[in-house]
Amino acid sequence: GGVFNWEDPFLLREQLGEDEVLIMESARAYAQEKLLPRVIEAYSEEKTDRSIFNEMGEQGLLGVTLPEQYGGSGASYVAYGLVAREVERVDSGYRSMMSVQSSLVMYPIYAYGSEEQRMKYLPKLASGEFVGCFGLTEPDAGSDPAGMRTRAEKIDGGYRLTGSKMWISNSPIADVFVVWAKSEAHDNKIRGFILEKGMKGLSAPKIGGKLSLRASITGEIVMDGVEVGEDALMPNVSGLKGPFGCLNRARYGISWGALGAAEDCWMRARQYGMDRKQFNRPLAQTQLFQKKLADMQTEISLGLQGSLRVGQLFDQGKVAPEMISLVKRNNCGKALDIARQARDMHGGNGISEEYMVMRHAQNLETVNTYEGTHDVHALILGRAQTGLQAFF
Ligand code: TGC
Ligand code: FAD
Repeated sequence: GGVFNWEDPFLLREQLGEDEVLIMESARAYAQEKLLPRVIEAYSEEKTDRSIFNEMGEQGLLGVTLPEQYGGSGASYVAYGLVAREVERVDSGYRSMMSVQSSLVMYPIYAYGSEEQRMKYLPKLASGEFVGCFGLTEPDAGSDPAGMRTRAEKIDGGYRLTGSKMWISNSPIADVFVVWAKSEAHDNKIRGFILEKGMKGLSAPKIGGKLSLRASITGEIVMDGVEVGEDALMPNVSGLKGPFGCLNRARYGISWGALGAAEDCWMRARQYGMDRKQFNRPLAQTQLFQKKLADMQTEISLGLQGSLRVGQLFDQGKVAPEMISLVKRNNCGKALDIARQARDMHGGNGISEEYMVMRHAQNLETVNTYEGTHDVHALILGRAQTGLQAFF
């Protein structure tokens, strides 16, 4: 017979390889020892510590799935998901910094870039010497990236890029900008370009006033006729499948990450209920409190199994984008519900930064929206089972 471990009901750990456990444990130690102590201040002051990229690089947490010759760890997609979960257990913003760098900047340069582009950028992105960002969304094109206006005109020896990107993680501190634009010279197809900080006409103003994801800096990318050489174009992809290939990886990582934040909320709510007495007994000794804990445990355990399965299929080359939509949508939505419940279960203390749960709830509002909103993923799944597309 088996033993029930309430914290790990389906014995997730036993389903991992040895290397995966090692990466998970080192990510957990780093996140708990180095990120947790500074998150309250970072969040309240909306301060993004640039050195976190260098630290993550040192720990080997950037681009873990890429081959070692480019600075990666040659690790599995399951391992990448576990890293996202450990980092987001502390804060969704820190996980955002990691996942943009790994899935949205390093991955496209690796998968679509030339050998020169790989050698020029990947090792420095892996070490955190360079910070990267990914510009797809525009002020008038979010859920519908095909409606982007940014364009690349052909000029002698290269291209001139004009347009603006909105809501771009890391952009104000980025050294490397992976930007998607409609290219005149390629039938107006969407192509990816690598821009560098300091280019004439390129700026990345910070977006202030965010009430969510405050530990992760977000900005615009403004391209006012930025001229680049032929070598800035990523040669090996064309069309929307370029950016979507990156999003598949980031969305998959987010499905694990969101549950890391949910687990933190669950553990904190349980402990609070054990410690806090009202009506002469612990809150955790009431039926309503226990029902909420059971719901949290159930959704988290099922969600983790789903992400693990999708990760294994990734590693076997058998993943389909709809599988990723399913776990991204489910896990982000459930994590947001769990964080809101945990906030409620902490009573008045639940609104204080000290108790962490409200910060997670605020962050998860973003996580449920970016990388395809909850409803956009429903439409992807609806289309897959009816053959009818309901976007427009
Ligand atoms: P559709 O007709 O469906 O597809 C157009 C072309 O793209 C291909 N494709 C994919 N390829 C690989 N993986 C996927 N997941 C793909 N989805 C589509 C498709 O095969 C087709 O290729 P081809 O060769 O036939 O042309 O395109 P659509 O315009 O109808 O798409 C609709 C929709 C809603 C599914 C899509 O546009 C969508 O997913 N919208 C959401 C946009 C989004 O997720 N934006 C994210 C921005 S980045 C971000 O948020 C980073 S935050 C990260 C952080 O800080 O952590
Ligand atoms: P909209 O597309 O305008 O959607 C508004 C509402 O309408 C949503 O509820 C949506 O579900 C709904 N909706 C849209 N279309 C339909 C439809 N057909 N049917 C029914 N409902 C619909 N982008 C990047 O490119 N790079 C980044 O690094 C990045 N980082 C981000 C960081 C933060 C903090 C945030 C908040 C966003 C970031 N994004 C980034 C942008 C993010 O991907 C978009 O915000 C997201 O894709 C939604 O687009 P939108 O904001 O334009 O909303």
